Amino acid sequence: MKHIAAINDLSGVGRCSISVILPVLSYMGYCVNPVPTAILSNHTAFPYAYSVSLTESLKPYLDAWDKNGFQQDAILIGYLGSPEQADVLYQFLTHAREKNPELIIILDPVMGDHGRLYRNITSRYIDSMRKLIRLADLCCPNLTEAAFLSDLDYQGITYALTQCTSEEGRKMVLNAMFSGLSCLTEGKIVVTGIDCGELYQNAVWQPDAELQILYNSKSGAGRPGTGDLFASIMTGDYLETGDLVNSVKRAADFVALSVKHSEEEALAPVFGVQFEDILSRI
Ligand code: PXL
Repeated sequence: MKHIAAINDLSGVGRCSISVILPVLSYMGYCVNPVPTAILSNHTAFPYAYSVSLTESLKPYLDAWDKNGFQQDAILIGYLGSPEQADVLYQFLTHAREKNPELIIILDPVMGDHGRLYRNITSRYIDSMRKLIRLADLCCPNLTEAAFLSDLDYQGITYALTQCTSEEGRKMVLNAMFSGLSCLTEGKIVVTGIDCGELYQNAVWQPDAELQILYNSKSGAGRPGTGDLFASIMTGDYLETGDLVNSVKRAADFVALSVKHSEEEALAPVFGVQFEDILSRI
């Protein structure tokens, strides 16, 4: 059984981060080893949140893993408790890769959505993600995160995409962003949740391959935690098959299904996506 370290926060209410990654990747047949970066009463889209950042304990936590000789097949990184955590993680990832050259590092640079940064996310935090992305074999920012990472204007890209009348045009706009992102990483890049009217697009960029765009029809309003759900399924499938385009398709299809299911169950969007009772449909 493959081991995946999930470096992310634990939010008590709202279905995101470790509370999504752990059940999904366990269901997919992996042993998930969580590394909590922060503990929150609930995610930050609720009006109030109590949050404890675990910056002080991150290094001793990971040192103990090292002393015990624990080895991972993959490491999935998401929300950090502070920008300083990126320095500790950079060392940990570098060392983990030396010990296991086959290690796959996936970064979901959780920072914002719909053109806005989440509460507590600063320009230092964005820089810390720019640092970690260098080590990633695969990263999956949403359009907002991709724009902040590549220092492009989100509204400008969104406007340009809506003005395109052909896929070729959309690819030209997206390629401008991917060329910025590819200066930050040599890994593969998936930009998720690109809103284009009736459809969502996911764009898959792989070195030496043509940009691929996958389409999903919109099944309901955006919800917190969908990025974590997407990243988990993409990671699980990619580790199993190595076929990134198909992994993205599988992840996007299940996110769309979970959003639809949540609407049918009349779950308020802030509580995230209800996926627990439909896991068998991944
Ligand atoms: O799923 C994104 C996410 C992760 N972690 C925390 C969040 C959010 C989005 O709101 O607040 C703490």
